[in-house]
Amino acid sequence: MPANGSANIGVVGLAVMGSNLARNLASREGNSVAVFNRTPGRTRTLTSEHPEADFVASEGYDEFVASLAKPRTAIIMVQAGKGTDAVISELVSRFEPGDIIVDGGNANFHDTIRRETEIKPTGIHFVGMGVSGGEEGALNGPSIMPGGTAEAYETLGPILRTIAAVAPDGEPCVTHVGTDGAGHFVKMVHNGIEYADMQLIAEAYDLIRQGTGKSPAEIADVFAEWNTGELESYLIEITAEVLRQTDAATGEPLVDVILDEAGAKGTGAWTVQNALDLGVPTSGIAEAVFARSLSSKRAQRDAASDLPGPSSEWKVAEADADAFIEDVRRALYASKIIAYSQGFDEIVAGAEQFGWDIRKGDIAKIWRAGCIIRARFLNRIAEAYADDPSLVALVVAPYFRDAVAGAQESWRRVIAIAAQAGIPTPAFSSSLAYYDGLRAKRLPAALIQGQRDFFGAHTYKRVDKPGVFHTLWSGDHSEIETAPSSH
Ligand code: NBP
Repeated sequence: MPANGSANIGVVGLAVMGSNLARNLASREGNSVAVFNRTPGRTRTLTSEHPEADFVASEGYDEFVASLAKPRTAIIMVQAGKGTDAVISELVSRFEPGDIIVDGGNANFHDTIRRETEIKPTGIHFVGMGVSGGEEGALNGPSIMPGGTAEAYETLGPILRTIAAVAPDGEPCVTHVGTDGAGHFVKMVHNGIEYADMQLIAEAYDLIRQGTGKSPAEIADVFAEWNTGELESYLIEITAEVLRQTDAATGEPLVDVILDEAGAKGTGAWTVQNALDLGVPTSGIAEAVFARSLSSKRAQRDAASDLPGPSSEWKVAEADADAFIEDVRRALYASKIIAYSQGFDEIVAGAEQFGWDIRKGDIAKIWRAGCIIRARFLNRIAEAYADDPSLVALVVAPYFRDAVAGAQESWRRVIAIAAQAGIPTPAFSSSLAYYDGLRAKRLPAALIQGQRDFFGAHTYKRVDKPGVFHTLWSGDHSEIETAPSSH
């Protein structure tokens, strides 16, 4: 029987993430950690395997709640969705005003907003908290993105600061992102950027492999080298390790025996769905999500596999291989800048729509360690927002403007080659198309407005005078000034 009211923090849900987070909490000075899992076997395994953690273990909700010191704070780490709702309902019926329920799972931020609205009248605080870094991060220091009230963060913040990853400058990777669903929203965009980053790296690998014929182990060396420069990041680092791995059973490179159908858990799709709702072009993330979908359409891929490609085979001459690889590196960096620029645009739009005061520079800072997209250039993003908090787009900040300007010729060469060689580069290509669209002085959107006015009388504005206009297309083609169309 656990000692009543002795634990300053509790964790409900002791699968991979919850048990590692609980161990992380227990390893910090001053914490006494209560643990509970629906199936008691997990709790018993955790406590017996980790006696050093001195967990306050319970096998029922009453006991678990009684083991927490007031105001009670419990972090839920269970399967997002129904599991989270079930645990919340058990805790809400036992908690008191001022207590704090934290959902550290991968909840949809719309659910987080709904849950906070439902729980608020009870006086219990509800905090939706994004946690990134997988099981290793949960154990040794994740990047943490909590939402909820500032009042709840006063209690929670000091605890989270002790368990979060630590950035190279010593700052813990946690900040109060904003109210209600802000934390889960930012975690969602983090995952969307992660999809884009991974797809871009995969395209870079494919281009080098098909273009130069280098082996996965040789390409691992290329990525390891890239990881010493501006591309330095966790994803580039692990790419080198994955490419270097040999399959024990066949002796082949592991990447050649892994089925080429990419899985997804849905947060990338949420990022794109919400980008569509918010009207934010996150084309790099969308292409990354679609590329995974396409990879899994086995029947369609089989049926299409004999469709014609380019008439002549393309290979980079051996003497040009290094230059080509450098072009790919630059194209990757430029495309990555676009993906992050688009992701931050979605954060800005979400903050505006849902009334969150999100400090963009702080988000870049808390992604510098612990999380999957940790990367050297996040410092540059933080600096860009520090220099100009109302920056209209990351890509126009001086550092990124210069970086893309320096890379764009390489970027264009790589995409032209990919098209000629028949190598799919959806994320590279869409990023360049976005860049060219953004910088265009004039877009063919004018023609689309003309078409809309033709078939739907949707009206248009003119470049030379204010007002809203419609052309009498089925009449004498004269122009009339009209009120804006409501369609
Ligand atoms: P899972 O997502 O696999 O969920 C398993 C846990 O949920 C078990 O503890 C299970 O209890 C509990 N659970 C379920 Br299912 N339904 C429940 C219910 N009705 N009542 C009480 N408990 C219930 O665990 P995970 O992989 O550790 O992830 C936990 C959360 O963290 C998820 O939301 C996940 O999306 C998120 N997350 C995961 C990662 C990662 O890398 N895996 C990273 C970041 C965030 P049982 O033992 O009794 O079945």
